[in-house]
Amino acid sequence: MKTRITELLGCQYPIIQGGMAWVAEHTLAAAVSNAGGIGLIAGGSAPIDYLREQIRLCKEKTDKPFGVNIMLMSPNAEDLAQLCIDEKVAVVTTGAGNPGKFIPAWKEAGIKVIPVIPSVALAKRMERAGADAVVAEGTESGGHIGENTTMCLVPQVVDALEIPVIAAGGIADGRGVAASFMLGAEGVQIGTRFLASEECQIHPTFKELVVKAKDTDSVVTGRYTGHPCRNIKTKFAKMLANGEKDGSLTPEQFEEVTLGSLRKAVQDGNLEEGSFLCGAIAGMINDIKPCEAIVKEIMEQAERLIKN
Ligand code: TUI
Repeated sequence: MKTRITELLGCQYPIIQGGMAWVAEHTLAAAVSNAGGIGLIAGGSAPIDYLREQIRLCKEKTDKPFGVNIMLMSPNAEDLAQLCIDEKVAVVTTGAGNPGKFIPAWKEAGIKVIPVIPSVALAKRMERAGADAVVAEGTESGGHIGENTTMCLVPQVVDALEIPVIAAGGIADGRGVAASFMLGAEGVQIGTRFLASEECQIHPTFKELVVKAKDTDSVVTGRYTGHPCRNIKTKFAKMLANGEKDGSLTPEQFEEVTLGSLRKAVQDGNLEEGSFLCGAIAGMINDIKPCEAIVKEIMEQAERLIKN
């Protein structure tokens, strides 16, 4: 399946892995790239020396192109933007902000720039700023989200831009890929499906939550802080959602109790204090497999559906 995205990024399949903070380290990124997609290392708010090491380890594990995701709310975003140039990373995706000020230097360095955007307005700004493509991310996604759905956002972004669009949010099998292509996307970003991969290094409790999740096991918390996040509905997430609804948790208290909660979920599998960020499609995911098998199965199904 050749599209402007496979051409732009030099990969076999138009699949980009989500830049999941705390989750996406070099083992996962290399496995997705080796499977024919584009793997990503998440910058999150990790120290620069750690990220330099992750990029170098990924280069040892794959000779295929891979990328780095920069979370723009992170205090180290500026340093990571420069690290991507120094390490000659092939692709940068960005989230949680406007990367406009970094784009000229990345383009100068030959990096392919793909901002993740939740609205048409921001997509247009990114095209004008020189982005090579955008990820149009629907509210079905895990983690920090916008309000519009994948089904509504993707075709509107496709209509508004000349550059290729990658669909994200709620895509975990070949039906989601085929549907995205029908909406005009030329690639997909997949996060949640890769949480339940063998190469993903998250705590086993996290993988078990993904595999056991039902369609109703997803909840959005933190709308009142300005940073809404989609999580698996654990006891902790329900406490946050209730606290937000009935006013028993102020936004400041919310920020306090969620500080460090991504790490507690990913590394410790801590059900009492961890935020297990995850997309709304988790209910459809029932097994843990190698990334190569995941990518192959998704693409075979998508190609079959599109041919028919
Ligand atoms: O960034 C994500 N997903 C994320 S980041 C993350 S780590 C985090 N931790 C605590 C609080 C917030 C984040 C977990 N998941 N997805 C891409 C995405 N970007 N979703 C929404 C946006 C976005 C929002 C506003 C992009 C740009 C934007 O621009 C506002 C502006 O500056 O105009």
